[in-house]
Amino acid sequence: MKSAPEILKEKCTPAGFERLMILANPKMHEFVAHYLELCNPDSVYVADDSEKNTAYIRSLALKADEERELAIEGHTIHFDGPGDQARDKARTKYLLPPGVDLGSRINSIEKAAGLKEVEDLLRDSMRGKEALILFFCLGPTFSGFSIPCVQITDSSYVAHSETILYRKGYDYFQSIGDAVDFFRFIHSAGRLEDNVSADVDGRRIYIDLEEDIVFSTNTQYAGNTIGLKKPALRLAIRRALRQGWLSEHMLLMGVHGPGERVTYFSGAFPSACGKTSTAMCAGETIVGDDIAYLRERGGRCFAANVEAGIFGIIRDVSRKDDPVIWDVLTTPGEVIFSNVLITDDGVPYWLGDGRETPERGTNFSGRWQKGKTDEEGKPIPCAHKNARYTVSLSRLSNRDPLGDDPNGVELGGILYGGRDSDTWVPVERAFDWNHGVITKGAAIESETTAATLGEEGVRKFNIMSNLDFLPVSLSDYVKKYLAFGERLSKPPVIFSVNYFLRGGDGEYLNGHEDKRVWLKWMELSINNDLEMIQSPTGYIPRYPDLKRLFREVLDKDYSEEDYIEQFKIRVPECLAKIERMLKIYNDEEVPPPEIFYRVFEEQKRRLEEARAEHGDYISPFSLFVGVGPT
Ligand code: SPV
Ligand code: MN
Repeated sequence: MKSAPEILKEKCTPAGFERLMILANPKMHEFVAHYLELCNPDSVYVADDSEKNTAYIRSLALKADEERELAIEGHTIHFDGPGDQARDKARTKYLLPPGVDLGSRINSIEKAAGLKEVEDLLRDSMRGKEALILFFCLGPTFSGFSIPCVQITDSSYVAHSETILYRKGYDYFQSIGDAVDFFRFIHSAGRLEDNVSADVDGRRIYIDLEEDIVFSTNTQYAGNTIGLKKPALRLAIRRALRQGWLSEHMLLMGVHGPGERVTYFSGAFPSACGKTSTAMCAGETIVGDDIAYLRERGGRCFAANVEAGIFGIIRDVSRKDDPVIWDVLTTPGEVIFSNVLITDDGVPYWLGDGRETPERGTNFSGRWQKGKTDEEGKPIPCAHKNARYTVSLSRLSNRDPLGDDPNGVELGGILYGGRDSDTWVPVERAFDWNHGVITKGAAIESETTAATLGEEGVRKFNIMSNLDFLPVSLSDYVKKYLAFGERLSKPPVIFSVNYFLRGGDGEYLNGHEDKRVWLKWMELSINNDLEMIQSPTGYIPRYPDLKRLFREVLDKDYSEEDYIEQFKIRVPECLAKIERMLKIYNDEEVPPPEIFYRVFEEQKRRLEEARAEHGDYISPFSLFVGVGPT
């Protein structure tokens, strides 16, 4: 049998072989050698951290036609196949060794069978292609957050995206010597037809938690293929739970208070609920928009952005609502557009961009013209609703100066939000960490929209917006969150936000920009700069504070009627939500901790007592005004 270095020497160019051998890590060598043998590429390219290597990957994406140049310099378009436009939850599975059971809610497959299946699919999958071996770091390099990673892929689009979205990790990998706790990703787009994965039935995303390996094949869509994104989130959640930190599906941002004060927030929202637009709020600074690691240090909570770029939903990005990102998307510089409409002269268009849609062009369905329908006769939109842009955070004028700080940022607050038409008020502070974790984070629900498949307005439970990525039971996840809070002498203050509250006529009660006011209010609240009203479900803003902030932030009048309509406590809906949560958690195979029930029972009692006194819908003016916690 050949040794790993012998195989690598045979497969790689002398320069590539040398680059691999400089990293004195036998476990990495074995991994790369095994999958090069199995996938059998025609050639192999090993990248280090040099700009020359990044430029090569970029040029390869164009040469291989996985991306095409657009009219503006540095802009390219990538298309995923029509059936490969989103994360494939059904075919994403954990490989479980005998005796391990993650419960029936989590998709899994017996390890030996799953490994055989995915390795059979990967066998010879890179024939005729070049394999790219890349090294990245999750979190800032050389920091307490860093997780080194190695990625093998035959997709130059995947590799190119990763060079934009993650911190380079070759030098960092060298510094870890023969350490074994790195993440490993193997991806092949599989057989291509017109440059898109042709065998989508063979699409698999399999996760080996014991080995920290993610296998991905017959897909190109970034959420399935970019090892460092959602695949790594799943591995990191498990590692974090074992080591006592948190790996979260969260934005990270600085909110600017009076004077020079900056208070950092993280925020969890299910996909397409305003996460990126919150992180990009005018007047504030962005650290990251998708994944954050949270760690305790000296009794404080510090957070770091895992990524270095944004893979953002482009739908509804317009010049008016999103000036910062609009500027990046319309000026020279590196941008990968995916699944938008491209005109024949290389100009991208997308849904809700505020422009007149062109008559024709090319989109994820091939050539497209207005009125084009699919096999079922349904109209094909000009761009896919999950079309995206990939850009480096360094391109943004509102990037926070501490974005790459190896210490992370000290977290003052955590937001939890979802699409909720009738229950939560627009912004509310939890009484304390446990109350916030249990009644807010662990109780996130989001309503389906016309843009998602299936019925409209159906509430989907999504704990901490991390449900899709949890390799543990809901109860174990909640327990670890509570234990994490216990180690903090000054835990971040938890808030719920709701941008999607509707009135009796079905109209949204808040404008797109109102979240800017909620952020300022939360920042002041954390710093004990205002009084709050104690409601049965948390602390809510006083009218005079919001009236002042609406004027200061948005130069808008904020009426007392609007305030009452938005901030009235909706007792029946709040009670119904508690019942839904108890049912979900009671159905879990692992029961939640006792405190979980106690916190919900207390909330229920407060709501019932308030109802007895004030009725079903309680104006904030009838509630007690207090200073709130200090
Ligand atoms: C999300 O859907 O939460 C995303 C995009 O951030 S994906 O990469 O598909 O996960
Ligand atoms: Mn996400």
